Amino acid sequence: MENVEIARTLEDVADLLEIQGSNPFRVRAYRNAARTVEEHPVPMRKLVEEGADLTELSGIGEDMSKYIHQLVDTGSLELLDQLTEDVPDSLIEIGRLPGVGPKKTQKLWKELGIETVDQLEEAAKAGKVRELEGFGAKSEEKILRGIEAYRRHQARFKISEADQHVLPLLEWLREDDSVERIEVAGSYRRRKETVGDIDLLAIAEEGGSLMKRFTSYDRIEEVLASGDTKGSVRLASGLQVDLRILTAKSYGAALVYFTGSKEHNVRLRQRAIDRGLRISEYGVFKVEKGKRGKDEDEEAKERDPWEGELVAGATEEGVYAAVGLPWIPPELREDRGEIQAAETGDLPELITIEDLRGDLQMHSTWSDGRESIEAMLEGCAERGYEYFALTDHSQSLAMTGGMDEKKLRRQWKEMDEVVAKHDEIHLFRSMEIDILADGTLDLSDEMLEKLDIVLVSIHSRFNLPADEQTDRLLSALDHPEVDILAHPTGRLINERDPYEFDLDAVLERAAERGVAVELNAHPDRLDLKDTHLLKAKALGLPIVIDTDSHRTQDLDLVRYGIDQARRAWLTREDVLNTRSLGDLQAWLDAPREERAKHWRELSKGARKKKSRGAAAAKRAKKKSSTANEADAKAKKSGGP
Ligand code: DGT
Ligand code: CA
Ligand code: CA
Ligand code: ZN
Repeated sequence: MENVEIARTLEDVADLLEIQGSNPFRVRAYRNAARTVEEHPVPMRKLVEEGADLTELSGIGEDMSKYIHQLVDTGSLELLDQLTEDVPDSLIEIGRLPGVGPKKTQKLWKELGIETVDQLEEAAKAGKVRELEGFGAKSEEKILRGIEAYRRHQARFKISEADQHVLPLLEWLREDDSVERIEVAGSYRRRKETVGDIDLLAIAEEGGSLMKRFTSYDRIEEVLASGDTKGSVRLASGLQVDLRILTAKSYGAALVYFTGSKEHNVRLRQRAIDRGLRISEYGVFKVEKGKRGKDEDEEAKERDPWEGELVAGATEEGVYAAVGLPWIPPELREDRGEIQAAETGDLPELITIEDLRGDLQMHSTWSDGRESIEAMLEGCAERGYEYFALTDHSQSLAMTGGMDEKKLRRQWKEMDEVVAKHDEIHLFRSMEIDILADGTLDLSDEMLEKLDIVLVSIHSRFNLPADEQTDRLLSALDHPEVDILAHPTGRLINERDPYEFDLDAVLERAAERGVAVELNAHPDRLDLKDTHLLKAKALGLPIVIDTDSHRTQDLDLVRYGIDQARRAWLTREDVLNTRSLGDLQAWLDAPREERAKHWRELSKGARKKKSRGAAAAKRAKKKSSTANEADAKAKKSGGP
């Protein structure tokens, strides 16, 4: 069992206990343990294997440790089985619907006998839910909308969840001696924020041996298909995984085909047709005159897939080169102009994790974080950052231990003490300040002025009418001290839709005011998302990629932000926290009305620096690269 699954099981227990009306402390203990497990960087099964003492983990006592052992050893939990004898486990789903929760679930169950989402929908549509005490017509409406959203989301996995399932499977498959190569294609390779299923492509000497290993993986719920070259399974988590075993000469073509997206493939195929070629998952073929002009999908079924002269297929580079293009990074393959850009040599030099110089949103024990200021500092320094910002919550978020003015001053004292001990990294005094419902900020102007960076965001009243929500955000942006707008749309992937507001108006105002916008890298948020970031980039807005960490290990989640940034064509120039400490400080110090101009000039500087760097990298690569199909093709076609 992977950590996500263990965590989910413990959450299930917590939900059932709460629906049953158990002691809140007991419920909380399971939730805390679930969180610890989910966020732990090492799989519990490894810890158990090594004989580690799980009670050393925060929130894990003797009982929890026993449960985790049981889950790792047997894949199930007796306690959960006992609970579901009294409380139907289908109620868990109901409790997780937006606008329901365990308390209401209990009522729906006890008073209306509702046990499934379908029954709840029926009852709500019949107007029975509104009759219950504590519900009403409005909450009935909300429940119906929640069900709709739930149905939309339930089929897809967050990319971080997919990672937890896929990486151990890959490790397992790679242990097979016959495997020459195995990669994940599909939306997973394009690093989409959610994936529908997983598409694996392998080259193996002994296809049969690999397929056998695949279908005997111990986390499988059901083998859906198992042939010589194609197999398909559903993991216990519900995630479907397809495996295709290929010959080396087709591997690149199959990677292109199964990486997609479908829309990208359609364009590529059209491009091939225009050149008298045919692209399929087997390769790129020369087509006899008179046979071209038809779209591949229609024809493919009837034809010998190997018909014609094979001109490329072993590598992706070769396939792209055959249609006169350089290799295109998977994150860009969404038919958003990448083929055009590739053709004219205008593909962006996408940002990488190494480009980041600091993290600008994280919490400590001063609000709802789990670790001290000093621990967070050391975590950032270990990751090679030049600077970081501590952004604990403001007072209106009481449940997070948000800080009022007095507490903030005390925090500054501790910051000073920590900074006095550490000169390896610069600390920015910051705070995540709540934007109140009327658009004012949850901290006095006097204190705002004293902060190095002012980061603002919305955490309440998500359901204001769109124009009020827009006004709320615009007023916050108008405040002269605001530097960064955090998680601007408020969505939680698969859980909560963005609040309704006019994003374009907000981005335009941010551009006017010289406010940066956040790409919150937490894989539950990824906010702004790719299409929004494209808009922000077009407006020339500085973008901050940060993690919203609540403990040091979260700092590594930044890679999901980088994935999303790359899907939005972002380069180092577009991102504020790729700048040196000096440049970032200068941007912060620039007068408001000059910030936009300042940013443009900074970006120009970054561009120059980058092109020098790129040239050097190219030289280095040329020296070390061996001649391969890609190089040969690229030379032949002249390259961009
Ligand atoms: P997902 O799994 O829903 O997150 O999205 P993908 O992109 O992984 O889609 P999937 O798993 O259905 O198929 C993997 C890739 O295979 C897809 O990105 C492109 C290619 N593909 C699948 N079906 C077709 C098709 O009917 N025509 C073409 N041209 N390509 C296809
Ligand atoms: Ca897929
Ligand atoms: Ca698939
Ligand atoms: Zn927040």
